[in-house]
Amino acid sequence: MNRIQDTITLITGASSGIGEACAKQFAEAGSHLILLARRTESLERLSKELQSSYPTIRILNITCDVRDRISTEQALQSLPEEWKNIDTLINNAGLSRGLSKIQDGDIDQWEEMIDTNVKGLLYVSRAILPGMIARKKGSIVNIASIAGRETYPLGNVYCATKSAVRTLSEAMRIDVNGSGVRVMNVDPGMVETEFSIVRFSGDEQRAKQVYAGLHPLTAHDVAEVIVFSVNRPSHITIGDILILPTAQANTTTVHREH
Ligand code: NDP
Ligand code: 8X3
Repeated sequence: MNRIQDTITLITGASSGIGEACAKQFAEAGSHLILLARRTESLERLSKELQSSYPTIRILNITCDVRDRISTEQALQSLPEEWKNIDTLINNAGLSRGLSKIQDGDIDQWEEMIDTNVKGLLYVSRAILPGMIARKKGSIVNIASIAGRETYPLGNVYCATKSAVRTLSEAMRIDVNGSGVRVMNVDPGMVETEFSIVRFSGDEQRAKQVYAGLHPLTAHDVAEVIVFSVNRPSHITIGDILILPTAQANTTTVHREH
């Protein structure tokens, strides 16, 4: 049964990777989409492609940096009437920057990760949750990471942000309890997207090495699990998901064929 058709889904970080894959699969299921990210051209290319494949859905692009509290609030509070009743929020926008010990860390990179992964997620959730609670329905999907469950060497601040997302998923589930709103936490392992290219500031060769000799998850693999979870009947909350490539046992045990 398709419970996603004709719903409204807001996806942050929809311009690439897991967010883009969610946009494609929610569009295929017949959801109207609000696509939010900083790169306007990528959003426009994606929405054009989806609109031509799925002409019955509506798509709204929002160019926004979730670190900017004022513009995030303004963008989400001034949604046109027909877009206000958001059924599903996928809090996906996020990034890692670098790998270093805390004693050598780049404080600008820490702030970028904390401001995006934690504060940005909070700004968006604060704007959307009251409407869901008033309507007594809605699903929030927070994309955390295996890095939020296990701290790995040199991962310090990124791991801390994802641990915070995990905590916020638990907190949201407590805060909305009894309202009919569902909160799901998704912890992917290694997914080959632009993630490592961003982590290594555009060094594509270094990013490729992260996935060398193994079959990583694709963004599509993660999106499939998200669609499945959101599509459950409203009395079911799939609260916590760890999704790994089979070659990955934990953050540091990864089998590579060479
Ligand atoms: P990508 O780099 O491919 O996608 C990240 C998305 O986040 C982009 O659409 C980017 O859009 C958006 N984004 C980043 N910063 C901001 C911002 N300040 N405001 C708005 N949008 C922003 O990586 P993934 O798809 O892999 O990452 C998606 C999520 O999954 C992240 O939260 C990541 O931490 C998490 N994750 C990733 C894993 C992996 O191995 N890839 C594993 C576990 C979790 P734009 O640049 O246009 O703003
Ligand atoms: C992304 C996965 O292991 O690189 O969250 O941190 S990892």
